[in-house]
Amino acid sequence: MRRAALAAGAATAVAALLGTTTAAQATAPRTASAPDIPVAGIKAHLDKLQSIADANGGTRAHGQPGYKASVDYIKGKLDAAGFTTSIQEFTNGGATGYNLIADWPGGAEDSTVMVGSHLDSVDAGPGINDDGSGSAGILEVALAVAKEHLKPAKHLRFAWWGDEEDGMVGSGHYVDTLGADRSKISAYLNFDMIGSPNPGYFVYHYNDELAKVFTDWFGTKKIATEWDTEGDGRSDHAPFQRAGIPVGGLFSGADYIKTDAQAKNWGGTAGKAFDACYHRACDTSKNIDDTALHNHADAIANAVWQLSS
Ligand code: DPN
Ligand code: ZN
Repeated sequence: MRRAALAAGAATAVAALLGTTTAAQATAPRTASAPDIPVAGIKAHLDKLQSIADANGGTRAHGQPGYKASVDYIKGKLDAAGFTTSIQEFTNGGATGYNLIADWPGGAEDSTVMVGSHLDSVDAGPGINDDGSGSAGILEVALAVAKEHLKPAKHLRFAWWGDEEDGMVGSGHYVDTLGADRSKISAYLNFDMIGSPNPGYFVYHYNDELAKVFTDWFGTKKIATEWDTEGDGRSDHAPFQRAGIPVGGLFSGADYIKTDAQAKNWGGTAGKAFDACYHRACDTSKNIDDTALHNHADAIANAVWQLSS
């Protein structure tokens, strides 16, 4: 969702925490660690989303045929992998919108871990970084859950939201219809833009425990992180937060400008936006940094494995 540029608060640098093993951890039952997420799989989904936009007037926006075609593509992959999927409909602006929900059978439903990304683009373009990247990234993580036959202690649910770009309409509708079930969601993790072409590594800092899962993982990979400030209140985590649900997430940057210090940490170009094609027609399958996409997807998989165990 776009808003006028904010006065950028000084981003807080996060000290990279190196993982150390305590005696207690060494003797605790080990949770199998998350697999490497194949970036080629994510890229194949992005190519498909690009071709869907190409076949539908260059967009996958709410109310456009390219949106529903995107839902059908993702749903087909999940159904084939053994997820229980459902489509939640809503209306906005005279058009039907769709949230795609996918449950991995098993795990304690009264402490459900939810992972979500918005699947709609803006009217102006195909929305491949925003937010094909998150949508394809969490799809590949979901497919890894199936491939590994993960048996999490907590229930796992993935969501692809409709109509985020008009003000988190789909996710807002979902949260509104949860009713008393909102207390069963122990965490919501949001991924809106994870392959920015001039990337940063921003961690949502609304909940210490959820933030630490990500900062610890990036720390072990020697990748510096900063707290996200650009995305505050602007994506699908906001309705969950308003409902009192703990939220976390990752973000690789939109139209804020990379500083010299950030370019030193992360490479890329100082003085240039993290994503110069944000909300533009040029947000195509070329508008992706593969390394950032891969790192973020592996971080998501780690969080899913850790938090659901
Ligand atoms: N991804 C942006 C959008 O959907 O328009 C919103 C956003 C911007 C989210 C900045 C996070 C950070
Ligand atoms: Zn977005």
